Amino acid sequence: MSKTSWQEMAVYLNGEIVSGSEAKVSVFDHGFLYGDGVFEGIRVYDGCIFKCKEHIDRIYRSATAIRLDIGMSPEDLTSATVDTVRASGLRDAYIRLVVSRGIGDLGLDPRKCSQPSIVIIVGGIVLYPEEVYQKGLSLCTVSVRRNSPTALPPAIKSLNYLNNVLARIEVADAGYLEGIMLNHEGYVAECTGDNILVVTDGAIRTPADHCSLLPGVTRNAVRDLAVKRGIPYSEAILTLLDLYWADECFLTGTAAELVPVVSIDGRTIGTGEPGPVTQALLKDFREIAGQDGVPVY
Ligand code: PXG
Repeated sequence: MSKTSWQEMAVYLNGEIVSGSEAKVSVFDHGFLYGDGVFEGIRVYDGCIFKCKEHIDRIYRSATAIRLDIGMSPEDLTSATVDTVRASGLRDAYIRLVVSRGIGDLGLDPRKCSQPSIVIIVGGIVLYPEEVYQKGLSLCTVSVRRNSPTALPPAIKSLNYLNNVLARIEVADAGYLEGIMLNHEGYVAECTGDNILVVTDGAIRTPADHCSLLPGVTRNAVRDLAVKRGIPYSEAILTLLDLYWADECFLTGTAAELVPVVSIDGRTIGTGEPGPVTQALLKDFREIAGQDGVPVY
C-alpha cells in the first residue's frame, strides 16, 4: 500500500497524530451534520509548506467570518501542521486543514458545540493529468450560479461546498474536467475549485474579489510573479465574451498550480495552444514553489 492511501496518511486530530485508519470524527460533529466549519488545501513542495502563512491567515479569516473560535494560536496551528507533515515523512504532499464546529446536539445552534474539531491530513497530491499542462484544458460554463455573497460569501472557505459540488456534477456530466461558474449577476466568478485569469493584449485580468469567488492563494502568487515580470495585472468585472475573446486563459489553484485553458464552450482561445504568458508564469511558479514557505525538515 502506498503511503498516500488514506489508511496510512498522517493525521493530526485534536492534539494527537494518528494514522488515517484511526482518525475518526463523531457523527454529532456539526461539520458532518451541517457543513459547519472551515478548511484549507495546502501544498508541500520539496519539504517546504508553500505559502503557509497565507493559508493559515485565510483559515483564521474564514473562522472569524463564521464566528468559530479555533481555540489555538496561528503559530500553534502552524507548528501542528509542520509536525504532521514531518510525521508523514513526505517531501511533496497535499495538506487538508479542517476546523469544524465540533460535537453538539442535533439542533443547528453552534453554541451547543463546546470545542472545535481540528484535523490536519497530510496525503498525496491530486493533479490534472500531465497532458493538460502540455496541451491545455477545455472548459464549459455551468448553469449553477456561484453563491451570492449576500447568502454565503464564497470568500469564506467553508465546509459547505455543495454549490461547487453541484457545479462539478454538471461539469462531469458534460464530459469536462473543470467548468466556469458565473455569479448571480451573470458575470464570470471562478471555476468549481480554481480561479480563472485571462491574458489580453499582454495584460492579465481576473474577476474582482466582489464577483463571488474565493481569492486564491495561488492567484495571488501568480499576481506577484506577473508584477515581477512587468506584466500588467488587474481585477475586473468580466463577461463570458472577455474569456472567449482572450489571447490566453489559465486557471490557478493549490492542486492545479497553473493550468492553460485552450477552449471555452466550444470557442478556441487564442491559438488553441498554451500561450507564452501562461507558460512563462508556470515556469516561474515551479521555480518559487519549493522556496516560498515554511521548511519542514
Ligand atoms: N476557488 C475555489 C472555489 C476553491 O475551492 C480555489 C478557487 C483556488 O484557491 P487556492 O487558494 O487553492 O489557490 C479553490 C481551492 C478540488 C478542490 O477537489 C479544490 C480546492 C479546494 C478543495 C478541493 O478541486 N481549491
